[in-house]
Amino acid sequence: MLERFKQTPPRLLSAVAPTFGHVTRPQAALAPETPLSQAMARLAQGEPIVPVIDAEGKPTGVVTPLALARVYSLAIGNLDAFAPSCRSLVEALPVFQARDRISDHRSFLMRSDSNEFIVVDDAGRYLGMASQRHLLQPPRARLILVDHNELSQAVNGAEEADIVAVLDHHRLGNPPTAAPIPFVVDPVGSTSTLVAEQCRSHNLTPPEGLAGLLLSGVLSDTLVFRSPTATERDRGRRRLAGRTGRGGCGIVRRRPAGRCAGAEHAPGNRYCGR
Ligand SMILES: [Mn+2]
Repeated sequence: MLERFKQTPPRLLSAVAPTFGHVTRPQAALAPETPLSQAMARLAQGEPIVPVIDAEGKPTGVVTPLALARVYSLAIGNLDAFAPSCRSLVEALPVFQARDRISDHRSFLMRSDSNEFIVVDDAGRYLGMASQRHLLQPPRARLILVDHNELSQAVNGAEEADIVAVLDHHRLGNPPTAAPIPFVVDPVGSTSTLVAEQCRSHNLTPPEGLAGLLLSGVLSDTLVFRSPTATERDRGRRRLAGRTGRGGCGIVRRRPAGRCAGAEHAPGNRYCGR
């Protein structure tokens, strides 16, 4: 149906829990052989810490403001003290993968002395830095539960997201929410009917492809309106057929015979062709 209505498949979101990647800020890193004076310049630009990476892009640690201040105080203003490379001052810092779930490491992050953490990709290459402040209050995903209302059926990590609305036609098993939300659970044959009705009530006209997909959803869920769960509200979605463009031509007839037996011959099958 996606092909038929020329729609690109939506991105599959397999998890919504906040990860280190969500709060990583890209911060340029220095090579170990870079002189300390450049690390100093970075601090002067307002960066809280200076990450150091090797030739393969893997982090070797950081140069901290404290370490640089010690060099300065020992040299008593002698700028040659900053000629040596960053390598001489690199300190280790905890490293996390971008895909690591923050909540799995929360207690470690709370106890850690460090305010900054290094974030790497799956291959261990440096991506950026994450600060404790952002890690302890990561941005939460905002979810609308569609065609289900239970967390056990929702995307992975939904318990760490904000549920902002529910649009469904199943029995209730919904979780409590922190604030009141739009909650539409009606016994109709297809959730596509509810989505189409929402469009109408907000004076939105679905574009051709989307109208075609919604109509396909209604037809499939209601076995072309013959399912005992089909309601007049589902049948009312026939009107979508006028907006589905070329993709909607013969939408029922094109289905393999047997999968919706008899549908082609159903009387009053006006929605199935143009
Ligand atoms: Mn459904």
